[in-house]
Amino acid sequence: MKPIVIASISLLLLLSTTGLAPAQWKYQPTAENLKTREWFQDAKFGLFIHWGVYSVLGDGEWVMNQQQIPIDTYEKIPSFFNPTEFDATAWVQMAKAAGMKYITITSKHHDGFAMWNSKVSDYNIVKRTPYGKDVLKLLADECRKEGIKLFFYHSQLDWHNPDYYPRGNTGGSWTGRPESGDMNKYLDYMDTQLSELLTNYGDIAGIWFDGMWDKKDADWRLEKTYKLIHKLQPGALIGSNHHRAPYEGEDFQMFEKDLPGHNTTGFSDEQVVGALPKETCETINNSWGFNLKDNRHKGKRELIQYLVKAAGYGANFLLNVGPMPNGKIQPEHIASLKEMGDWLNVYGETIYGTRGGPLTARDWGVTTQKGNTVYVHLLNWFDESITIPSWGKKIKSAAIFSDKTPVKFLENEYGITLKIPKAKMDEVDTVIALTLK
Ligand code: FHN
Repeated sequence: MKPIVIASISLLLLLSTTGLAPAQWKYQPTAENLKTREWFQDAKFGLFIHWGVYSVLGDGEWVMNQQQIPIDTYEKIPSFFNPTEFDATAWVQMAKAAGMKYITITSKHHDGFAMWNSKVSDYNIVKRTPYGKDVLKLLADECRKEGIKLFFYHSQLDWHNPDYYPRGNTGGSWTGRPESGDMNKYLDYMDTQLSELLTNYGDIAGIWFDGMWDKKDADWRLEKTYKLIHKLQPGALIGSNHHRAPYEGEDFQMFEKDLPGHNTTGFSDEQVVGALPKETCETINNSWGFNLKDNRHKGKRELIQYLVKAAGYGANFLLNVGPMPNGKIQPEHIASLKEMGDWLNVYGETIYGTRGGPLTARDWGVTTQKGNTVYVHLLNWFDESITIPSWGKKIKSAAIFSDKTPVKFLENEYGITLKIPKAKMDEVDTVIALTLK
């Protein structure tokens, strides 16, 4: 055997023990799954919720790791967690008023605490908190009633379970766990918890995994877990925030704090944009979990433009809030979400059900498309005329989307020139609808 062949076989052997081997199985999404993907791409806007016992400390969802709080100390927190103001109806109504079509909530974050009544661990909201209610059940019931789909965020990384071993880059020896453990046992536990979530909470739109980056080269037994999920709920979508190209068995690709193909935050340095439906997630302030001192709230323009840009990239926008320990959402966040909803009441047609338009994103903005209509979203352009590249289709008519005022246009070898009445310019988004011939 030639050395190069031996080298590739050894590489394959190495990769197969790390779970990164080229897929041996070929995933065929079911018709139900493909239907959910279509729904997902049409839905465009979702609410991300990071909520756990960590909210009590008001210092974000990483507080256990950041402050190096050992498990036996952290375990005291659930006894202070009593979110008596939690109101699933209010949360769902808030999401609906914002124009959101789905909610993705943390079932378990990296601290390992289950926000539902798990039967395989009493480290959960029902057994360990004075509140004693299964908030995921309450939310799932309300979402179903109101036609909002529900995803569960689930952390594969676990700072609490002793079998999460060898440990990764976070949750070190300060947790107080023994220097031993059985990762397969942990993954069995994770699969059982996922089975609970996919069996007892009705139709779930998907599982949003996070945490593989903690042990990049570990064998996460993805095939087993993904097959289990697809068997329990064939319509449920699987996505994983591993910051890489999608793996076999995944149904959508997510981008953290960046639009597809960008890497301003450093999370996406290994990320390759694939062909699956896409979603970009971002925080409404600067934190995922509730952070008392965070006042970097994003304003109306920034939030709406993020949604529009995501749509221009063919991606959904998953916007996060971190509810307070009493179960309420910060009033300033409720107000911002309402502003987005008011905007979508007018401009929803240019976002929902669209796909990324014929032009890639430009400095001036993006395009979205539905059928024969292309929506030009001018996010950053205040001159009275603009020339955009032509994509080979002729234009029948052009109008300001909001009030149908006709827009003069000229098509020639330089592209399409649009003349925008000054009075119609909008500092958030001037939307021009182009009807194609
Ligand atoms: O560590 C998490 C973080 O807490 C948060 O959940 C975000 C959401 O995308 N994901 C991880 C960081 O990549």
